[in-house]
Amino acid sequence: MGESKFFVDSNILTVKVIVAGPGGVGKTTLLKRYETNNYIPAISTIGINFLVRDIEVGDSILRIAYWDYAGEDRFKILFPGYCQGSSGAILAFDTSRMQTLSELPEWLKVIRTHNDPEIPIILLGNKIDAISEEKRDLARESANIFAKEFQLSGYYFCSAKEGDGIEAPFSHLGILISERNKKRRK
Ligand SMILES: Nc1nc2c(ncn2[C@@H]2O[C@H](COP(=O)(O)OP(=O)(O)OP(=O)(O)O)[C@@H](O)[C@H]2O)c(=O)[nH]1
Ligand SMILES: [Mg+2]
Repeated sequence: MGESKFFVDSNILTVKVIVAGPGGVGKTTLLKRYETNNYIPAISTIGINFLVRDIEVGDSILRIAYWDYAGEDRFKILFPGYCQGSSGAILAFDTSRMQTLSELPEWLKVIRTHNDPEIPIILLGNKIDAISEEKRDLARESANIFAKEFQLSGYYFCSAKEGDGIEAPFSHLGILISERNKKRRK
């Protein structure tokens, strides 16, 4: 099992967050939206992309390196190695293709097997711009059941295209990681 790694650099704590989920759900596009506040539709990731962002949690700064792992089947074989050492995870699915939610348990299993199984994990349903209000209700219900069943730290919805709901899942995860680290250091 991989140990979470913390590096202290002039009071900035650097942690790794793995971003995972099936191909085409919008992981890279939503990270681009988070980074630039623009809609920059991505092409399918080959292997991995990175994004580093600092967030303020209380009176300290948390530097988060997001490891955006390719969802295509051909890359799955390397995922166990790449997800190690994570302090948290974002599991993404596409609300306009609800079958992508049912593919998440296998990603989750790998993450929990190769990390401390207690790391905070957030479920994130993307592309809500592409579905009707009724379908949003159904997606909310399914995400709620999923999050409870798999004991996730929370679930959120967003649209990388419209820029809705992007900040909340990232800041919630940041807070959870920071709280957890404080407890572990005591
Ligand atoms: N309608 C809509 N389309 C989106 C949204 N986010 C991403 N897309 C589209 O989905 C396509 C796939 O997005 P990516 O960001 O490449 O998906 P990914 O999850 O990174 O895919 P892999 O890298 O293959 O794992 C993009 O080309 C966008 O056109 C969204 O919020 N709404
Ligand atoms: Mg990608």
